[in-house]
Amino acid sequence: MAEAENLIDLRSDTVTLPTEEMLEAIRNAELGDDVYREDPTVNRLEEMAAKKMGKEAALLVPSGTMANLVSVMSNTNRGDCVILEAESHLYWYEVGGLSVIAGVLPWPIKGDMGALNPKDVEAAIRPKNIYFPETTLVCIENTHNRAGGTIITPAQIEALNKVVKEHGLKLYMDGARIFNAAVALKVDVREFTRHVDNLMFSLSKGLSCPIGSIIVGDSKFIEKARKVRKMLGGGMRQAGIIAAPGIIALEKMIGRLEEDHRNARLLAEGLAKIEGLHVDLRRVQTNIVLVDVSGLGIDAGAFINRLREQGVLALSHSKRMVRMVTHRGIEKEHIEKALTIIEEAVKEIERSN
Ligand code: TLP
Repeated sequence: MAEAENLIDLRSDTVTLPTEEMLEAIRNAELGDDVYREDPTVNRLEEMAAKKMGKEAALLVPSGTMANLVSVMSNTNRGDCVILEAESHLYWYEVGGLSVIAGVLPWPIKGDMGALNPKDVEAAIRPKNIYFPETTLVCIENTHNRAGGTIITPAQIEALNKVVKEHGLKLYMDGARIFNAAVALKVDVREFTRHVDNLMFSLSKGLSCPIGSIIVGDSKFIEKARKVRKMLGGGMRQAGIIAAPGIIALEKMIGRLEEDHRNARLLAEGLAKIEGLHVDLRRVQTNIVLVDVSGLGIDAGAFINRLREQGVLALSHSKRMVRMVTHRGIEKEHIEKALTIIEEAVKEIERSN
């Protein structure tokens, strides 16, 4: 939660603070220079992560944004074409690093609730000829942030990978919140990872770590990624202080994501009952809730400002949509209080219309 005790911070699961146990683990972590591969705590976390994801190797990086950039650069050559979902984080929120730094041509395709249709992907893979850049990579996002935390199911990934492989391309997954997907469907996370060549996941979101994401894939890919990470300035020294809470996250923090999903459902159903607000409940599959406020005659920014005055923090998704995210530190009572505050704010807006 944010500093002020009485704020209900639903902006993101990135605001979660480390647990006492994590802080203790940081204090006691065995450290070394990770650029020399001598940090035992980092080595342990990377081994654990690779095993958990069913891949050969793993690499700790400072952020999800760097994980995506390093992964794209390690999967492509400059000038390649990369197919991705039009609402994906990679395309929207990563400062254009794909073009500026990786030097690839992003080829966005609109998905359905975040999921790419294999037929659309196939149609976008252009033949090799003098006019076209070579398409080498397809990226998916799971859960899909801007679609509302929607899950791309193992069957959907498998079907997409079939097409991707028929054309000799690679499939990468931005799995920042992949454990939310696994917990929601009650399946082993490897069900999602086995159909992609490589992926990343975040430690610093619902898993509550202060910093860090992990890239996983085959050894050759991770070796390349390690070098690209270094080039981008992401080679860290005593990174065990980041890895120590990461180990706790993998051991103890995954199961509790279910609580966040329950709270998101409670929030979504409560919001859906408030006249003037619209929630597409089909999209509420994990810990993200999108609320359409256009029925109130004000835009998302104005609505968010009103809520902030009453102690509820949310983020703008678009002109008409507000995003709310549940996470550790947000309990059922906070959701109930937030709903009361939001209902009151809506009534006030309608009175002043
Ligand atoms: N998402 C953040 C914001 O940047 C929008 C959030 O609050 O949701 N992939 C996905 C799917 C993400 O949601 C995010 C962060 C990232 C990558 C980037 O991770 P970080 O913030 O660690 O660079």
